[in-house]
Amino acid sequence: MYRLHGFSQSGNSFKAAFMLRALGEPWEAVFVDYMAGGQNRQPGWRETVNEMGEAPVLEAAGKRLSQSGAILTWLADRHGRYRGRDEDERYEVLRWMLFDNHKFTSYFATYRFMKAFGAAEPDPAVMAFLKNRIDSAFGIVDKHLARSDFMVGDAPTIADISMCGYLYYPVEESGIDVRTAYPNIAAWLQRVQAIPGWADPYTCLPGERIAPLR
Ligand SMILES: N[C@@H](CCC(=O)N[C@@H](CS)C(=O)NCC(=O)O)C(=O)O
Repeated sequence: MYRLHGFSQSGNSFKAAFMLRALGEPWEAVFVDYMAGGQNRQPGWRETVNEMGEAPVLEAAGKRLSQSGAILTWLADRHGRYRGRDEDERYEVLRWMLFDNHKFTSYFATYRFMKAFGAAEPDPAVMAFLKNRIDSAFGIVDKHLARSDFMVGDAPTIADISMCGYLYYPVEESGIDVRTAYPNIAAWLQRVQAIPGWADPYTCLPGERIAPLR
C-alpha cells in the first residue's frame, strides 16, 4: 500500500497522486498541513518525513521518497508504465522533467503561491521577473507541443504527468490564463486529462480548498 504525504494546493503532490491513480494503485493520503500550520517547517517533520521540508513524500516498500521527479521515475520503473518505450525516450523524459523542475513548474508554482496564498503582498518587480520566466518556459513547451501530442513520443509518460502538475488549478489562483495564451498546451492538457485516473487536484488530495487572497 502506498502512502502519499501531500496537500491539495500542491501541484507537486498532484503529480504523484495522478501517477498512482493512472497506475490504478490504491494509496492512502497523509495530509501535510502546509498552508495553515507550516508543518513542513517543523523540525520533527523534517526529521521523520523529509529533511528537505517539502511535499510530496511517498512511502512504499520500506522506502520514503521525496522529489516528485524521483517518485514518478521510481513508480514508472516499478510498474513498467509511463516511462518511455526505449532508452532514447527515457532520456528525453528525464530531460523534460529536469526542465519542468527547474523552470516550467517552478516559476509558475512560485508565482501562483505568491499571488494567491502568500501572506504578504508580492513585490511587483519579483512578480514581473517570474512572469517573464514563465512566458519563456511556456513558449518553449507550446512550440514543442505544436509537433508532438505528448512531451515525449506519441504516448503519455511521466514527463506529461510531471509537467501538467499545476495546470488544472483554477485560473484565478495564478491569474494566468494558460489555455488562452498557449493553444498547444491547452490541447495537450485535454489529452493528458483523458489518461484514466485523472482527477481534479482538489478532489484527489487532502486539505480544504482556500479562496485566493488576491
Ligand atoms: N522539486 C520538488 C518541489 C517540491 C516543493 O517545492 N513542494 C512544495 C509544496 S508544492 C513545498 O513543500 N515547499 C516547501 C518549501 O519550499 O519550503 C518536487 O518536485 O517534489
